[in-house]
Amino acid sequence: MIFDRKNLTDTELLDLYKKLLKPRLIEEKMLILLRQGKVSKWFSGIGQEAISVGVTSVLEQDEYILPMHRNLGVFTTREIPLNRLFSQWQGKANGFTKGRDRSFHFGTQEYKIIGMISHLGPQLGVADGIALANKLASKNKVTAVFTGEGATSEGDFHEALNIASVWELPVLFVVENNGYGLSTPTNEQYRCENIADKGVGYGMESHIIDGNNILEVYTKLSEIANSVRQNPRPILLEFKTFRMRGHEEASGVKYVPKELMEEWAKKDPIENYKNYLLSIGILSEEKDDAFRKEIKAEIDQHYQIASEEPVITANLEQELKDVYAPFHFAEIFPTSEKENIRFIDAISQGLKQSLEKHDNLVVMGQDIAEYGGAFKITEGFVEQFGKDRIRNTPICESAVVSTAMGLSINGYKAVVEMQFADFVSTGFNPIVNYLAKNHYRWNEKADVVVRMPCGAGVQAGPFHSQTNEAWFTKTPGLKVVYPAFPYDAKGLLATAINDPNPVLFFEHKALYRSIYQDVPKDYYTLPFGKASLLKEGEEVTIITFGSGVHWALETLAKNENIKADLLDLRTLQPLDTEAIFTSVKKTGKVIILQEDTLFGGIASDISAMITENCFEYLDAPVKRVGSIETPIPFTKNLEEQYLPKNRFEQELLDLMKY
Ligand SMILES: Cc1ncc(C[n+]2csc(CCOP(=O)(O)OP(=O)(O)O)c2C)c(N)n1
Repeated sequence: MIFDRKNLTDTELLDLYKKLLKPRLIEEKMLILLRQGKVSKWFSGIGQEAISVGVTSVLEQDEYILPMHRNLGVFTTREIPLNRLFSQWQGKANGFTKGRDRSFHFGTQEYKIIGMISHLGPQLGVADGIALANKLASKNKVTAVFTGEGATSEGDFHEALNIASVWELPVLFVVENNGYGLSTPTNEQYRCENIADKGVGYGMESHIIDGNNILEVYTKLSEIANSVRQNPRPILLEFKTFRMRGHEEASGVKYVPKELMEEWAKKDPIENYKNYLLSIGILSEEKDDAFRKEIKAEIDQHYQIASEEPVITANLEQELKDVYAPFHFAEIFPTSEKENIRFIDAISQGLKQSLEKHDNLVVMGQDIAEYGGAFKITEGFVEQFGKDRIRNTPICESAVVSTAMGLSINGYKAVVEMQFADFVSTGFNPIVNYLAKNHYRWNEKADVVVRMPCGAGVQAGPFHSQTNEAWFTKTPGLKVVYPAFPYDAKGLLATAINDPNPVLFFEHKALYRSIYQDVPKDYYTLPFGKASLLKEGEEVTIITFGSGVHWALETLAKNENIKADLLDLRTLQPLDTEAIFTSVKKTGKVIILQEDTLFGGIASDISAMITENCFEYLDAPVKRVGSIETPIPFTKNLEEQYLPKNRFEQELLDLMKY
């Protein structure tokens, strides 16, 4: 291995050596603890330290870095106190996740480290968002994100690199090519010679770097990082290295040919660098011993501190509270006159007024800029707010949601428009795994609203008609809003954007141009978790939301003799259980109408809650009405049979007779 010190001073050379030693010595301790059963799982980065240490060393303290599971050297080089790392690995309160997520699965704004989620790929898009925020704020900062060569096969890798390239984001994509993804060798993972070769496909500069040579990593990265700070752009960096231990400690390396292990053992980054430093007389064996002793003493002392901390106690209230970031709703009342507008105009107005109110709000989606969006909600926005804030995206829902997450981490608010709610399936992973779980995991908000043009009745077939709220009401950490009227849509959208939690905002397409209402012209907010009682009666409670509200209103208009409470839920998470129970206790009969297929929908849960809480008050079984259990057909007759609209009246009349 050839070392070229360029103009690095002796002190700098030794400093890098000590930085390399630290993660190695911690790992050696972890391996002992593992054998003693004191650590559960460990992903070794032995042999790969030069990459973590080298990359982190060239970044400024306030530049974000997004490491993976083998990057202990990132955490030690950023000088996180070791006792806090040990506490994290032991699941103690003084770690970073209150015992809620293990190993390196955490972030810390204090150290500007944003850890991975298990799904690997999403963090690449998060890095895009962080870098975009820096770029929008005219900060000349780079963001570095790590991934393994295995995870480069994920769609997220492609999507994130593509976005970074199209938007010229200052991101260093650090690929640690260590030969294996669990047991899968590179020739079963990809077919080009080098991962760096893929750069060309993204229109992106790329480099191959010897990942075991700390001086090569450090000097090349210093140059690249400086150049990116001056001229913001993404760079793909492939570091050639090798995984010297099992994927995780328990799994071993039986599948790796012995010769390969021997060949790479000779390239150990620490041994080689040490020999180089000895050869140029900067290091001596005595000095090396002293360094090691000092680091080992620090490790032992800090391990002791963590070990003496109590195990975490389960506190139900705290667990439930931390799922959502605190949000103090400020009700802003409209003061202006009203105008009669459509549902779609109310959403457009609400979004526009939020963009005026929040300078840090960025809207992203396909065709939303000059074209104005598939439904024209953002028509004219580019002229008023500019291309930086009204961003057309490539077709890549997953990385766009992850980018929104990164914007939130770095001080921005994001609204993502799904072109159709159906397409959220390709952005599902970051929503339910990243956004939803972030605050619970490490106390970091996900200030993102995902707008969901949804629903049937427009003869658009299985992929442009779904109302898929149940995919999200199931997941703790998300809020789900589903207005039925222009007034509610405008006020609730304003609240969704103010709320620092991830909100799925459902907008029924069939209501867009058919429902009018008098709506205040200026900005106002409406609270989440408050159903609206649209009609009052003593005989029956009708619970519904979205277009179901309008079907129920039509049915009641036809049957004026029925005395019903009609509850429009408006938000599904939080759910206004109080309004539900109060009404059911009054009427004794309840019918729940949802547009989605019945099984596993929110109607089922509401039904269960009513049975559990209002059983003594019921004069009839709780009735649910929903769509039939098929995908949504497109022709009119089939769609009408599918939807519950025409069945609802009969079901209601049957219930009245019970
Ligand atoms: C989406 C997803 N699929 C599968 C896994 C299981 N898994 C975890 S790490 C890993 C291998 C990753 O390989 P690579 O990206 O090369 O990183 P390395 O472990 O080699 O550092 C696999 C298959 C996962 N965590 N997430």
